Amino acid sequence: MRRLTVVLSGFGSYEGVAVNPSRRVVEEMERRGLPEVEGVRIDVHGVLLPVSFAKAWPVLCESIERFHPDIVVATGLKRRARAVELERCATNLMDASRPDADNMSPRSTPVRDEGPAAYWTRLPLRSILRDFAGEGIAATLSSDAGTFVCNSLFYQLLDWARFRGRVLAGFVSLPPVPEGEGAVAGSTATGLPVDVQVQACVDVVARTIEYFLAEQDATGRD
Ligand code: PCA
Repeated sequence: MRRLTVVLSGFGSYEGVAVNPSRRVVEEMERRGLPEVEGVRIDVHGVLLPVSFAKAWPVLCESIERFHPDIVVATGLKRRARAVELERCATNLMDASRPDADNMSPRSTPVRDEGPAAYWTRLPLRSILRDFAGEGIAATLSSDAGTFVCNSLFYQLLDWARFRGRVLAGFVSLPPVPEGEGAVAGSTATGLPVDVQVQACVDVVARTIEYFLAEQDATGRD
């Protein structure tokens, strides 16, 4: 049977964040798995990353080298988000206003010294947004995953993906979960329940799989 492999990443708790929705999303999606699509079996592998500029990408990369995914979707919490944000691009900039898990806080430093200013994702963001609208999931496109670990990870992921023509890679920024489900200190956002965030990520992966298969059919590769 034809198979398609998805690697999905999230982050754990960090300063002021008791419940990181990206962790919950990864755990839940790995537990549930995804149904077959058009006779293609879908394998989902979740990976939790440290909130570390130096270690997040190597840990994700290890998973990628182990599972050889066709699709990689990274997720992370964006404290100021009020909805699910589909990231269009990653920028070559680290500018931390607080220390990461290794106590590092790079200021105005490129992720890659000679790298381009930005990379664009190939995920079918507008189709995903339409799916969200049909399901009443609050979401928006974004051109800014911040300048902390999420953006740095996304940049390195897209830097890797540029030599892997058929692989689709993207980043989804998730809003905080509501008070009661695990407050985020200092957050002014009201939050989105975890089950809605899980559904959003299921939609992202499902639509991306469909797009991937259509691209494969169009180019005659498998
Ligand atoms: N959000 C942080 C890093 C980990 C996470 O979930 C960020 O916005 O970069």
